[in-house]
Amino acid sequence: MSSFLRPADATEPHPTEPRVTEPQPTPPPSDRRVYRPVSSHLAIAPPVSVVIPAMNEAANLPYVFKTLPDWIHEVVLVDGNSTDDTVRTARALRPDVTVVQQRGQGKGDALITGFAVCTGDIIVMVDADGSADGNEIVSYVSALVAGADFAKGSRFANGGGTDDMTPVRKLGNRVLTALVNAKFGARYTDLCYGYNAFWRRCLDEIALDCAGFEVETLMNIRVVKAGLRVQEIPSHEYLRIHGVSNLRAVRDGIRVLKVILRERGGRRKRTPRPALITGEAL
Ligand SMILES: Nc1nc2c(ncn2[C@@H]2O[C@H](COP(=O)(O)OP(=O)(O)O)[C@@H](O)[C@H]2O)c(=O)[nH]1
Ligand SMILES: [Mg+2]
Repeated sequence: MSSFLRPADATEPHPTEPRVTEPQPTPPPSDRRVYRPVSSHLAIAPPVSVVIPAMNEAANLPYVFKTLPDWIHEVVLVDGNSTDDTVRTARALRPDVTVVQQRGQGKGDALITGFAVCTGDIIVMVDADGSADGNEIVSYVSALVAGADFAKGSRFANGGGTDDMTPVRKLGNRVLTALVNAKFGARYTDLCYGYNAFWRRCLDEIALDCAGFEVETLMNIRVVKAGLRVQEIPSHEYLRIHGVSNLRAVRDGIRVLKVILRERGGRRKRTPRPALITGEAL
């Protein structure tokens, strides 16, 4: 007999009576089955990790942490041997923060270290200088749950902007972006920008191996070569709040150029998938 037709068990309460059930523990936010509202129109199940590379950013962390949405699963701060109160400030602001100390040097090394300890399915990279608005994370995450593999921030896509780039950096970024587009068949509007998000599984495909500010370029090239679906997200880069940039335009521009030249010979692993929207790598 089908279980649907089974006569009601006398010991079972009538369907209209309230059932006495054991109290269930609240599932941890990392539970992949739990939907969490991330906006008035969207709820998502995958946990989101935010990785923040920080070197002497104590004064900026209060602003950075304040804009992070409350549905974030975890915040991983990668400390670059800061000599100020970066670590203590992070822990005071957010006792549940995961702090990791990077072994090597440079932003790339810091991000690789942070990615390795993330437990979320989605990883968002956010700078610690106050230039990135955490309220934009929902746009990145929306693109990923809608089908993108890599959500790439762009200050030069429609709706994006920057208050932080000098004319020299703008020019260098533009030239390097054009070079990457020409060499790898991408359609990027920005290249050296630190605000990006991706599914953690992408890390297997892009196998990052670099130390410095060339890290974003390397990611942007490797995702094209791997045939991943990339969607650009218009983003506004605000002025660094306190302190000065660690980037040196000429030195780091040359590092970026070397990565582009080194990666040039690579081939796409897979046939690219159908386009999503503007800015995707084809
Ligand atoms: N952990 C770590 N973070 C770094 C390092 N270099 C830069 N960062 C961080 O990377 C982010 C971007 O660096 P920033 O100096 O603002 O460069 P810019 O945004 O390109 O001008 C900031 O949060 C920095 O604190 C490093 O060597 N180690
Ligand atoms: Mg900055």
